[in-house]
Amino acid sequence: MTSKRSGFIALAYAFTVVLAQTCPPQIFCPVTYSDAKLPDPFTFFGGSPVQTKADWACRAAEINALFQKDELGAIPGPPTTLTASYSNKVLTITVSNGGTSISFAPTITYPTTGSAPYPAIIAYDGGSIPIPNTVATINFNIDEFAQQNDGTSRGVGKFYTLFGSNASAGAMAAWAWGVSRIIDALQITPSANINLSKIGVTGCSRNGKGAFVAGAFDSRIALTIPQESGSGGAACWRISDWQLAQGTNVQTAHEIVTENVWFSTLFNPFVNVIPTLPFDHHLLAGLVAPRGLFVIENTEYDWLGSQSTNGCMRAGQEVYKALGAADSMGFSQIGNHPHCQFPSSQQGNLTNFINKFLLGQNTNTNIIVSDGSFTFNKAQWIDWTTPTLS
Ligand code: MCU
Repeated sequence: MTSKRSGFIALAYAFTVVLAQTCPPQIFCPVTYSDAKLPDPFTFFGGSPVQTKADWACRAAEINALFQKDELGAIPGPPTTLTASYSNKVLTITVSNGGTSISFAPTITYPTTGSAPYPAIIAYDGGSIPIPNTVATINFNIDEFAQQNDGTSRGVGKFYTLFGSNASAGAMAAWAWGVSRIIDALQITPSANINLSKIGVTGCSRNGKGAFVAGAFDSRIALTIPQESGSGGAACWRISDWQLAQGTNVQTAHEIVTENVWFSTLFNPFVNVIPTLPFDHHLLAGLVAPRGLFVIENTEYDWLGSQSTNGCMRAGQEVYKALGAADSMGFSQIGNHPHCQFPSSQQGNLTNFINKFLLGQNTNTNIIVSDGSFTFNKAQWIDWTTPTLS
């Protein structure tokens, strides 16, 4: 079955326009920002306070724009046309931008229990968490969409066929755009039998960074599960730089941009002067709020910045607290296992998140677990208070 995309995209735009009209204008220059601590989620770039949930929606739109402008590159809007067809567990999606079009075809593995339409997890390169047999897995081959071999991968992949090899989007922004198109396609393809209000996204390591970004940038995602994303994902650049200064072999912004093309080249001017970056990755979690977010880390490897992810995600959870949804975000940080091998000791916690956000059950997701002895020195990193947003 093939069908044209419906009016929902136009609707989404209409909402964005309404939001834009009621938000203060986004004025980001002159760029004189400097803050050695984690930037205040609850103060607009221009200095006014965030006091209500409606204010937060505007502040989130501002943070979204800042991430694109200074780190990830531009995530384009919906394509000019999108068609999709489902056949034999393959969802074939064709998108075009102007005169150019590309197709990609995620495969879907369906559960053998539960009932249709099924909840589903979009898994970057298949993912590395145990997905229960009540939830479908949508396998997103991210590398063909935006390559990530090394620095030579910049501008390579189907995303760049569509938007040009000079598009500002780094690989993570490109993948996030792809995830949104998968969801668009599911919306117009009922025969794929996926429950549109029960969609998750996951990936591990570099793909965990990417999954985190996708969850932050598409509010149709009900549950985001970044696994061992470390630097560039759940870690904060500021805390990682500090860890390095303390002698820990942790990945920093300065290093990461030399390794691969996950970020836009727009990030390069910031990597040696991180205090001038008007956000940090606690606000990536903030963009997911109040939707489900279960951040899985691994204390086994210094490189992942365990202290940084621990502090960063605690700071990010303040946004959830402000929105009255503290337990929609969990954090589990356990070591003693190889990279990207999900520890069985965390199975119950993962199950609780999946059951609540993808299966609609009432489970305990008040989960903050670490086997590391990290004390988050709040005074060192946070000089703002968390409001209760009305
Ligand atoms: C944790 O993610 C990355 C890390 O950022 C890289 O420095 C390292 O090379 O690879 C990790 C990864 O993706 O491992 C599969």
